[in-house]
Amino acid sequence: DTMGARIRRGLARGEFRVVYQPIVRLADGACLGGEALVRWQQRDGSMISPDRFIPVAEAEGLIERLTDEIIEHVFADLGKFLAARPSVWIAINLSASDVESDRVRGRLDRLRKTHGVAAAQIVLEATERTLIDARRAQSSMRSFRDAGYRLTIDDFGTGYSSLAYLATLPVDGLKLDKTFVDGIGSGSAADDVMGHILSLAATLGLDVAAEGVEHQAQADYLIARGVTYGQGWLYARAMDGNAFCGYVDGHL
Ligand code: G
Ligand code: G
Ligand code: MN
Ligand code: NA
Repeated sequence: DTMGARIRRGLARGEFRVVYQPIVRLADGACLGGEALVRWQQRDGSMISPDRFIPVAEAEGLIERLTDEIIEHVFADLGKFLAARPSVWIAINLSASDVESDRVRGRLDRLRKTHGVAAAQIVLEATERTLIDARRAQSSMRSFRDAGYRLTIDDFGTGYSSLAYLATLPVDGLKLDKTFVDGIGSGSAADDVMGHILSLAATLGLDVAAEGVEHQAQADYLIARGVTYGQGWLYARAMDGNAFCGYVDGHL
């Protein structure tokens, strides 16, 4: 079978679920949110990485159905928890066609209203590539923003966005790609690039979160440079919804 056919079957069989990775405030480890990450375990038990199936779902017109399913899981897992904790937020990854999808937007609006979750508790993560690909992305993003959702640029620094372009995007924050965190202390050019990214973020008034933080020395460096949030194995791996709720309540 092709990957596309397998994705369709996986959707029909309910094989997709969602795990949640805490995002902490670097200065004190407080956790007020996290990122939803899709997982696909096939009937035979084998796991397929989103790195493999998300691009296929995007190419074969299946991504909106998949994102819709992921949003359903997020609210089934965390809806009650979020409604009871208005300062806690969850980040959901959107692909290019999701940003402009009435189906995805409708699902988000409906579920959060049903559960009593504020739009500001939902952070939409889109990659630079997503934002450039989506022709009408800017008006769709503004519409999400006007409704109170928060937007961040994922994998920041791996795309080709110019400063001028970024300054026009209606976003609240950016996620510094893991490659920069990996390069910390290596004395490589990545250090200089990161410095420029961080001063750009400060100029634009954007929140910065660093991904893939694995070592305390990386966290110390990021804190010294004014990065607010961190996500990575140093703090916590992705976990199921129940464990995530317990983690947040233990680190508020
Ligand atoms: O969770 P993991 O490290 O395996 O994710 C690998 C890649 O898949 C990352 O780039 C991540 O952004 C992407 N990804 C994970 N979950 C989702 C999702 O729910 N939707 C989309 N569009 N991408 C996701
Ligand atoms: O591309 P995106 O940032 O959306 O995806 C995050 C991916 O990074 C997830 O697949 C997650 O499992 C992975 N990840 C999160 N923290 C760490 C980390 O500390 N180290 C490594 N190697 N991967 C991580
Ligand atoms: Mn992401
Ligand atoms: Na990323």
